[in-house]
Amino acid sequence: MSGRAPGTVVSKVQRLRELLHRYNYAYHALDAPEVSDAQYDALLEELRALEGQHPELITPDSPTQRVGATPLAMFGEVRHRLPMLSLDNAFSEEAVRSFDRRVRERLATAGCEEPVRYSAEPKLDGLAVSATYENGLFTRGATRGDGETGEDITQNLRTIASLPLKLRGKDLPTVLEVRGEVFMPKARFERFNAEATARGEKTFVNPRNAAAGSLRQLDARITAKRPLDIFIYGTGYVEDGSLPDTQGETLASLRAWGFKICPESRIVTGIDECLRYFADIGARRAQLAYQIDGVVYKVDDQEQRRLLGFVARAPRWAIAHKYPAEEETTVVRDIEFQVGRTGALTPVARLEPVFVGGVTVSNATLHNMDEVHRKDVRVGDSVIVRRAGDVIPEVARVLLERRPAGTRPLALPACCPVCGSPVVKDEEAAVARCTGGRSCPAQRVEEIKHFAARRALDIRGLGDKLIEQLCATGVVRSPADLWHLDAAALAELERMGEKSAQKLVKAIHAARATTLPRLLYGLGIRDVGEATALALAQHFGTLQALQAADEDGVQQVPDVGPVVAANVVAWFRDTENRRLLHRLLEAGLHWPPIQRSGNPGPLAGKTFVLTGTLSGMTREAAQAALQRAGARVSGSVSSKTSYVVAGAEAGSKLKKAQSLSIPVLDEPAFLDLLKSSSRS
Ligand code: D41
Repeated sequence: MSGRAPGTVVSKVQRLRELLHRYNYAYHALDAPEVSDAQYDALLEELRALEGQHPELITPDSPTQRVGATPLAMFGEVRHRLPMLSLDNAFSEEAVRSFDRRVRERLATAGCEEPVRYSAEPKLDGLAVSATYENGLFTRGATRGDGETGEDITQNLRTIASLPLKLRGKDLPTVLEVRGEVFMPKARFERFNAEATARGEKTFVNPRNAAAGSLRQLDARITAKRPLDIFIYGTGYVEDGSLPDTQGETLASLRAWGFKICPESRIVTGIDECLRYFADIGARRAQLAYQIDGVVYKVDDQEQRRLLGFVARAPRWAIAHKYPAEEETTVVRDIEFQVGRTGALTPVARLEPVFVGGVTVSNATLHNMDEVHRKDVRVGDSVIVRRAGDVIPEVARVLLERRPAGTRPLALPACCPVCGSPVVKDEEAAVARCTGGRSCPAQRVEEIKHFAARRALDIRGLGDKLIEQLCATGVVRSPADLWHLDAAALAELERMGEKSAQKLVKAIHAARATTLPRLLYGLGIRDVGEATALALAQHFGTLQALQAADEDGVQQVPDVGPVVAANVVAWFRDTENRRLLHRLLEAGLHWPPIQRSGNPGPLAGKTFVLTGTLSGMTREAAQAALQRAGARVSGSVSSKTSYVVAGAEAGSKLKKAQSLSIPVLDEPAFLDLLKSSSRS
């Protein structure tokens, strides 16, 4: 039924397209959706149906026309009408300062005032592209290529929903070329890779490769299935029209025309504000939805840019200030098993040293055997090592295409590599454990480290290395032995003078004055973290009461379930543990009585939910701090939640809090709150 469409259909099609363009603009450029995805899809389907009945009504800018049906034989070439310049890099504050100095010196000779205003933007780690619009319609897309000539990726760019096919507004230039960066948001990249793994398909090494690989598909139907996005950061060739005098205003015009602009772009004045911007974005880097490798500073004023000009292929008026890479490629030399305090065997990859995220990394955790098998990490493999924020470096993935011949899958050892006791692993549990208990030297060392740690007995000056030395020489076999050390024996140790030996003995002595929660945490009872230790102490009041409790009694403690209760009771029934406690008390450990009621604490009545990763403390520690201040800590967000504390990579709980308008605290705000509530 294709004949000529009646006027009602024509106007209906037009109306649908206008609506869809508007909703697209609100969603992508303004980040303020006007309708739900389902409503949008319903309108799009309606339009598609009408166009199906009346193909003569289809226009290239119709929202239905993002995906063509015929793959290309090869990409055509596009000569850029204005070269796509490259960016100089700066890897240090010093380099950025000298960039600014050069800019100011050149502008001073032209009589410009300082300091200079810069447009500061995150530098996305994606693929630079150009998009051309004629009379407001998208006509051509190209890769940057060598800056002079790129590849024609018009069909691929059309599939990116946030790139408008038709521009809005009246005073559009006849020809407008914009430039920007195509990228795959981090979350979509992770999901894409997970789905590819599930289907047994090839995964991408990082979001940048994912974006590049997706754009370089000759079949745009494949590109269309890839979750790509684009930020526009500038303009190229412009005909019959004028652009504003500054980068800041240009970005505003581009947004008004329908382009998606990076919401983190700012105008800053002078180099110190540039550096502050660098630090601010750097601190939030892990939380940004997209991967960046630096920030870009661009002289804001077009006239000043013209005065500065460019050298070779890079403008003198812009520079990329790079962050240290968070991911690098290296080779696994060996895989060893570390034995933890509870006997848990942690596979650790020994790596060819590599500079990642600002430090040299030569070890990376592989977490557990399930993880090793999932990632299939083998000795000899090339791997991507990731380090984000302060977390322990980890092996993100293996580059299978680089695997040398003759590698073998990693096997769990049958015996503990330290003490030779049998290793056990339940079918369902991810962790394998050494069954040696305190007869395993590794478990003993870790037990003492945990006991002396800051959040436990807090023995100042007794660091991990020292504990390892003391255990190796056999002077210390149990936490209780610490109180039998004398300064003379300590002074024998390597790198230990008489003075520091005396100081350490004093510190060990002083640490006898502790608190019941610290002691309970320090004992290292399985599943008893700081929060549980505090809850146990507050519920039972005395060590004797806790020791006498049975499983039912321990389960009365808030948030303690049957598994934890069984662990606690078993720990106190064990003869060796009882002997340890006895010796600790004999050594003089003591603590003030527990306040079981009375002052309810400054945060009493408030309910907190913790989500995401805090950089400065564990979740257990955050929970314990809140509970000390009287707050309740819950696992799920509801209308009864008073605050949500959102660390890095906060997900659905943060979204839920926002949808319920519950106040959200970031890490600095949370620390402020803790500080002020511990003072009051
Ligand atoms: O986000 C980016 N990757 C980015 C790249 C950006 N925000 N701004 C950029 N500005 C330029 C100039 C100053 C030359 C217009 C760039 C790039 N260039 C660029 N990307 C790849 C090569 C050059």
